[in-house]
Amino acid sequence: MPLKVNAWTQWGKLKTVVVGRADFACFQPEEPGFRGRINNKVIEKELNWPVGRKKKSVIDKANSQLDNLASTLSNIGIKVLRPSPIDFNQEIKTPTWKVTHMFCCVCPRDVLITIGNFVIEASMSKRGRFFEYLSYKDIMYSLWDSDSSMKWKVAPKPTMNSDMYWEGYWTKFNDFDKKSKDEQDNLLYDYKYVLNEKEIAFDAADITRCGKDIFVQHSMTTNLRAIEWLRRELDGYVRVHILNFPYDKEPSHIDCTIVPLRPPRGKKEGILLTNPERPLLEKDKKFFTDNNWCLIDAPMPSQANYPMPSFCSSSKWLSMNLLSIDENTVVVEEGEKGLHDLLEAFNFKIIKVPYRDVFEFGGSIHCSTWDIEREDSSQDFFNIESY
Ligand code: ABU
Repeated sequence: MPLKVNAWTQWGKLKTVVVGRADFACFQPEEPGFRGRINNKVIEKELNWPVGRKKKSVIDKANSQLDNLASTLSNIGIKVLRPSPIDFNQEIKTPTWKVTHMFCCVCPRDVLITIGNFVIEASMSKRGRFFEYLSYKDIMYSLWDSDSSMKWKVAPKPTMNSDMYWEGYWTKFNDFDKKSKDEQDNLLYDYKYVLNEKEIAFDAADITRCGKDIFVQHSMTTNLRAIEWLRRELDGYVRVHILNFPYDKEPSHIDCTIVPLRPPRGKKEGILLTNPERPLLEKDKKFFTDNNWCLIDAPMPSQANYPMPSFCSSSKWLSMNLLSIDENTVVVEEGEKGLHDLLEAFNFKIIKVPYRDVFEFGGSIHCSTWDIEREDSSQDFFNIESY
């Protein structure tokens, strides 16, 4: 069957997907946009954030879980494509900066997004990920050759010069707990993150799709200029909404914060999985509920997956980083029993896969996939007058 580019939602029946690979993976290099933090009180005192290649045994374990996800999906009839990793353990430089190595190609979600018949290559926001798109070139040309209606859109590549980043961010929340409620609110609601507005920069994982509407998180990895770029480029195609989650001090990628699971149909409510520690603003919550979406909070992450692996830079909310196969079937990490039970109560079928060994490579199941084709169309699930 020829490949086709078509995805308007997070829940249409999945036909073709990319699953990342961990080959040649390195630690994410420290740079103005990224500071490594070790999740282990003992190791943290003895070690700086590591540099260079990750250990072979760690890479092999991640690859085994990624391969298992790939075969689980192909066994249920989904076409699975895989990236072509480059050697990430190489210095890269531009005329103004260099980093000693790159990261990996475990998380295509951050680099690429399908919106309708467009594939958008994100500009990316971190130096160590500047060339990550190269691992997907073969896939992009296969899509291009196979589907004559595919549109290929590349976002303006930022310089990633130091003046694109606000270093003050790294101390912004120092002594946060000692501050007054007003002072805390001032910090939480100023929406000032490490990326400033000098140039367009975003990761594709800050976007989630609901048919005619897409929601883009303003974050550490996506600035307002980038959201404006998306709005102009997609004008007339989809409506672009900005979301802020003030209680997330380090927002990066929307797929651990809200996950649209099922749309409203007639009197039946749609389901939006939400993060209890990162509530939507009242106006945004109202937009969903006025349009017949039911918001359900994810349960606290499972003790089986917490604490997070020592070198994992993502939050514990990888627990809700699931992949929808259709609007009744989801793939969830095997240890997240609370989430399995919650979703089963809403009549979802759960496919469980082990994934903890992938966490330190940038994310979980949703992060490490990129849906290329779903049975989907440009449906309107929102009455825009209500916004
Ligand atoms: N790459 C997804 C990470 C999101 C989070 O840490 O919450």
